[in-house]
Amino acid sequence: MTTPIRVAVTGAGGQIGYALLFRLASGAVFGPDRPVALQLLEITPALPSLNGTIMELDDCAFPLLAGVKASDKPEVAFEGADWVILVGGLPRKDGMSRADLIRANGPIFTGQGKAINDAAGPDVRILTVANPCNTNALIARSHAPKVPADRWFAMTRLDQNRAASQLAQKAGVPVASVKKMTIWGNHSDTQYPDYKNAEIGGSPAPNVIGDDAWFADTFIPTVAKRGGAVIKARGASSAASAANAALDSVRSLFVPTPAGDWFSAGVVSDGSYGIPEGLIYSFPLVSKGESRWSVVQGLPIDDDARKRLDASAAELASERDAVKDLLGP
Ligand code: NAX
Repeated sequence: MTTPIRVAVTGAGGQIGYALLFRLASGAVFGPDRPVALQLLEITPALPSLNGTIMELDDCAFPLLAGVKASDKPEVAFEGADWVILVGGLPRKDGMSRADLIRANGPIFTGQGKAINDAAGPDVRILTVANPCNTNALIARSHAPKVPADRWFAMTRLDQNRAASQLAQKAGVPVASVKKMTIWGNHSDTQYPDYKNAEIGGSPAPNVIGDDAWFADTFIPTVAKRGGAVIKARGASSAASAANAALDSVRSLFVPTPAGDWFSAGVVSDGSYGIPEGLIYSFPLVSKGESRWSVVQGLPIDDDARKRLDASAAELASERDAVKDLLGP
């Protein structure tokens, strides 16, 4: 039998975890020939309810599920992991400031970064979903010196999917017609959903939509504030769409990117597009498969876009400064 992919998921007992685990176990991410072993991390009081979820996983009788273990110790959950999906943390509640969230969740990622360094497999990849995801990834990475820079990702795929969906609805076309949707920057209100380099049915999105004011006045704020709008409507933060985006992120790295498209994720900046090196910043990416990716180079960035890219980089630099005491050597 093919060696299973070992996928560690933190916060596995939460609402995103519940929407994530069954699809991971079904083969939706790594394909129908690749068994998956799940290694789940939760805080101690959540282990009994996580056990109920594991009973449900058993009851699905997924042919590809090669095993499930649960622990409240990161070094046990991350042991030999090929992928670590960091979901565990407090979600932002209505009225909670971003600064409060950074200070509440940041400390989780010091210990988990060390455990990834010490226990994960030699080829591990890490996707951070828990917010503020770019800065949590930065904290974890700073405690994992053994893990190379190109292994770290922060999730902006939900923003990409939200943006593609808004463009498709405005243009009155299926969402599959929207390609090359970049999210630049931070997973926050300063992100820039780059409609100018996006395509709808093979043509530039601005030409298809033909309403420049709509992009600045409606599209960008709708995408950037969508998470808050879902919280207001649902009384809880995005869960199924967030889990879906996490799976899309991993799958887009795992399989080669189709010609004529790209996808977005936060990665460690190498200075591309003038973004300061070392920040975890969302860029347009293509993958050659097996998580060998590169930043799409040479996209036109006009003055307005430049200001937006720089504003998001400045916000990430200030988040980094706000957690200086949590960063490793
Ligand atoms: P839930 O509160 O439903 O679940 C979080 C789970 O994490 C809980 O079961 C909790 O016990 C567990 N947990 C807390 N501390 C932990 C630790 N130290 N180790 C392991 N597990 C721990 O939240 P949920 O809605 O699932 O959201 C999880 C995270 O995703 C939040 O931080 C949220 O802000 C973030 N999100 C990120 C998104 C993105 O696009 N990047 C969008 C959706 C979501 O808001």
